[in-house]
Amino acid sequence: MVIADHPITAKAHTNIALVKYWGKLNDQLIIPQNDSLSITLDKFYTQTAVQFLPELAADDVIFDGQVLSDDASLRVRTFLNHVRELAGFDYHARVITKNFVPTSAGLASSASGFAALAGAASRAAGLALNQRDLSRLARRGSGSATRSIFGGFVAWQQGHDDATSFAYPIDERPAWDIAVVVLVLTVKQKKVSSRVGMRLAVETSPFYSAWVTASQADFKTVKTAIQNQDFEALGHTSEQNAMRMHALTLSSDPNFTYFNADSIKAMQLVKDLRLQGIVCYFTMDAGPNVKIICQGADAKQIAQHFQAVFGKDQVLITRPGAGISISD
Ligand code: 2P0
Repeated sequence: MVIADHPITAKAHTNIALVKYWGKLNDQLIIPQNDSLSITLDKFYTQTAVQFLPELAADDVIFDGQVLSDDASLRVRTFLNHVRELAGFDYHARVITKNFVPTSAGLASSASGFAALAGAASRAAGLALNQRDLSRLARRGSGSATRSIFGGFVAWQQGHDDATSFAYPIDERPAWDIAVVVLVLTVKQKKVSSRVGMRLAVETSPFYSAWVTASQADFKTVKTAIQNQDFEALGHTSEQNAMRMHALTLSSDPNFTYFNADSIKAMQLVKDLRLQGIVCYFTMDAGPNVKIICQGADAKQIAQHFQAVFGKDQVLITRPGAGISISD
């Protein structure tokens, strides 16, 4: 194991869950309560360079050109401590990270961020991890990062401990033409972080155990739909699963929601399009932006429809993206 003598750069794309992760069994190891399944997206990614240097007195984290305060960099530094523990040395690191999003979309995510950090930091530390172990390492930074190691359709197997909770590819380069139309309805920071929101659900929603049961069934349905290239089954179940997750926020104590008025309007418009025969489905994560899952051939028409309502720059067409890449 040799510590790299130059910065190592990794690039990882974000992902959108079709079957969501919403709750942990183990907060420290980030073991989820259910299996989840996502599409890695081509347009949104993080690029991160890491070098461990004996002369540094502390970790130095630069995010989109700004030096992060100690508070803001805490999760990154905690993650680097884990990498140092695995590698068996105590040098600090210089981390330079940049998010690439087509507009200021507010879709920069901890998924691409911690996947890229896992890739760059592990190789910079001289750890030669395979993809599975890289996804286990990314999981320690953020649950959704587990899945961003791989491209295309990806599953995160819940597992029961650090060794058994990891992602694996279902279809890295899907042969069917699928697209996700992203509606950027706000770029504001969310009020309830995913971490806090999912903990509230586990601890207070009376529907939590029903969510776990339903999600495990949704996981099997969507996985089979991918194998059969059955778009309607994939879309329908993904939409249902998203609303089941959001029902957990509404039934938490205190209750809250990630929807805003435009989210509800957008979801209604998706249903109207379906009534007109355009097969498309919506999903939402821990924020008001709506993502529309559709077949590639319909993506442009759907995007134009939403651009007329929400504005040209608020609508982006994305396709399945690649897994992580790491420089030598
Ligand atoms: C998902 N989300 O499966 C779900 C759906 C958002 C909604 O994973 O606490 O930032 O760092 O593990 O990964 C967002 O949660 O949470 C998330 P932590 P994370 O994509």
